[in-house]
Amino acid sequence: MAKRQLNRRQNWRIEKIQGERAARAAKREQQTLKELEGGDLGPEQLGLVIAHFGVQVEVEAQDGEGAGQVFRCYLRANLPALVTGDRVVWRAGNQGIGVIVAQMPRNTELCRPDSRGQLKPVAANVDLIVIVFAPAPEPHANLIDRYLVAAEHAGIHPLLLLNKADLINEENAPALNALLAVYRQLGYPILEVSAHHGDGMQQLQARLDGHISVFVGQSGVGKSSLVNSLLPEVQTRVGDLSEWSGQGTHTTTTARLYHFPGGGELIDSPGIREFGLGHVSRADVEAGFIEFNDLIGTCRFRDCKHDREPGCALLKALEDGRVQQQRMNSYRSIIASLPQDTY
Ligand SMILES: Nc1nc2c(ncn2[C@@H]2O[C@H](COP(=O)(O)OP(=O)(O)O)[C@@H](O)[C@H]2O)c(=O)[nH]1
Ligand SMILES: [Mg+2]
Ligand SMILES: [Zn+2]
Repeated sequence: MAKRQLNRRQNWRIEKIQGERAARAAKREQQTLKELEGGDLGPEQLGLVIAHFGVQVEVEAQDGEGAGQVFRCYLRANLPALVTGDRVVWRAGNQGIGVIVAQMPRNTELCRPDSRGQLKPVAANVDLIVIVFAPAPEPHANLIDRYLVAAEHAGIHPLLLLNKADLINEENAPALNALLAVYRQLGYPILEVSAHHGDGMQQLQARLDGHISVFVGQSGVGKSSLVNSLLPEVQTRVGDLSEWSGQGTHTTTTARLYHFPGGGELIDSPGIREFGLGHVSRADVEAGFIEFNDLIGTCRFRDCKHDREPGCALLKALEDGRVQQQRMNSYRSIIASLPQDTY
């Protein structure tokens, strides 16, 4: 009890100090912004946010002679928080500094709960979620389904990527094939690659071309290896725990946008790679199981939990084989894992 008391007081002090620090930083920002705007600013042009640091962002010029150059930009006070992937209108100041004057509408938003459980966008305009799994660590259909729900919820196309194809053998092949068959039947795109041996990597590159992608999946499936192979100049550590340093309360992980040499963009951060669920409702989960779409709302009871109710359309579809048992199991386990109040 005493210990908890102390922690609370400590927390309060830390928050107070952080608040004061943030206020001082904001004041400095406003001063710099004022000076910038008092000087000569270039014409308005389009830019792409490639990283963000609190209230400042790094913007890549999209047009004109400076296209491809990166500028650190300040935000006009009336603007909402920007995230990596945002398209903006900005004006160049001097010495690689600029001012953002407007945010373009987002096509998609990838959100995560922050330390207080509030949903915050972490990346904008992502249009492909690459869900990575492998023969080892053993894949869990349930986890893949969670990612699929998250993708459907965000309105972003998923690509199922089986990495470490070099580890497929007689022993694990039957289970892997059964797993793949489930998703193939649902019409989800699937690709097999080996980050180590290079098999399928060209097809992967071709799939990523023209898209802004994120790689997600459980630890150890080879996300860092894939990113390293696709972006040779960016060295993310393989197989170590560096990604976890982002979990501390005082470190801010910032997602960064990279250009693949062969075209396409990747938004990457440890936080995004471990991006999960945990912020969806029962209705979101149901909407995330695409084979349920025509069935939801047709059960006899409006508040049907699709458990053992008579006249349940989902149970009927399960019986007929229109819904696969494994997906039904996943659905139930995801629903059971939701916080009680979202039922
Ligand atoms: N056999 C094999 N091992 C791989 C492959 N890709 C990654 N690995 C290994 O899997 C482990 C985890 O890889 P890592 O990229 O750190 O996974 P992450 O946790 O998803 O980022 C490392 O030991 C990698 O060397 C692959 O294609 N084949
Ligand atoms: Mg990694
Ligand atoms: Zn039902």
